[in-house]
Amino acid sequence: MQRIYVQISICGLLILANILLVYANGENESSTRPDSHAPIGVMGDHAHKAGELMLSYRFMNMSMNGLRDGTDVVSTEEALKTYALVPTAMQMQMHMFGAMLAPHDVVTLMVMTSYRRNNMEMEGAHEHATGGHDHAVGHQEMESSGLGDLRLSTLIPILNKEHLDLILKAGVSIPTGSIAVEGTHGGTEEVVLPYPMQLGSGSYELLPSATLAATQGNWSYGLQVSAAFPLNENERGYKLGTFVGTTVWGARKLNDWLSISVRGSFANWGDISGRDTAFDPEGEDDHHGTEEHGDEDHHHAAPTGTSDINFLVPTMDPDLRGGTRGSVSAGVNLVFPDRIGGILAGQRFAVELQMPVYENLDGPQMTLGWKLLVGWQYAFALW
Ligand SMILES: [Cu+2]
Repeated sequence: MQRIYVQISICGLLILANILLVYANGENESSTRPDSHAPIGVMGDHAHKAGELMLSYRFMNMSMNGLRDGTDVVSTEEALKTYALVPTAMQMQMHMFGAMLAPHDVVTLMVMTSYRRNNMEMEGAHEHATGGHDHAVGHQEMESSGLGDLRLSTLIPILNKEHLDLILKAGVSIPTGSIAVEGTHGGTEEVVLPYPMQLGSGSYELLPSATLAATQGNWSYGLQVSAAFPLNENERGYKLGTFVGTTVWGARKLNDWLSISVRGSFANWGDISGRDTAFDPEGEDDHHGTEEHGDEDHHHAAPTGTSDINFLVPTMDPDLRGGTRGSVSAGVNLVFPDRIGGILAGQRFAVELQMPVYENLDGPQMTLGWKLLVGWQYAFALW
């Protein structure tokens, strides 16, 4: 946790130093607006001119806290009546590296890869302490890290007027991220970690989106609709649900190098179809000794729902993955104007903080606390 704050502080200081630096140089008109790029949490919002290459880096920290079933908060104590182990908090950090290249004005190619780190805290049912289990009870943590999925996209600017842009994106996600990451939950035995701890989807996915962006004086607006359609059942026998999202933003240009934005997002994603057989309760018996105790006195079970399969942790249940979320974000975009000259001119920095305002989850499922994105982008002409 401390490392995140150090990273955030460094980014903050960097941005502050940049603001002072630019401020010291006075003000002029610049060809690029700070809000000509969408808030940093929006991907594939702009195209490039022929011969332009853009490199980007985004850091994301997502913090999840507690559980929700439908729109209701479920306490750890409540969930432990049904499950042997219950997640209480999760941190996900993601380093995203991207490149955009426009071989022609009418097409921009985009590639993006990421490095992820997940940490999940859990609470075990304390009554198991007397049961002679070999797995730990009480507080536990699990961790996973590694490369995420690779995303390749083609962006087509359909409309490219002075104050109005419409861009279509067709993308594909290549399953480079592992879906068989193992770890321990408390005991010494290495087991496959639950779905949210895995690094990729394991499936090829289609990633379409459409973005409409307009500017009007010092204001700019945008609307994006995007989706992710997993295409095939992955090698562990499941497929993530379809994701559909829409986001609307408005930005105010304060001067030629700084803009602020607010954004509203709405997203829906489905449950997992199929399931990882590692989470079959029969398979779990060897590790967690549910069989020795028998089902009568030890309900590791989730007897509700259509499935008769009982899971140790709610995060192992493929039917408790879907949900709907509405959220609001506040952001800042900063671009070094051309008058700075040298390598700094045209460099972009941006920050965005996202908070949920509505959640309806197939639960118990972990609820989103907040999401922070910090980004850097730099475009330059290759030819
Ligand atoms: Cu770009």
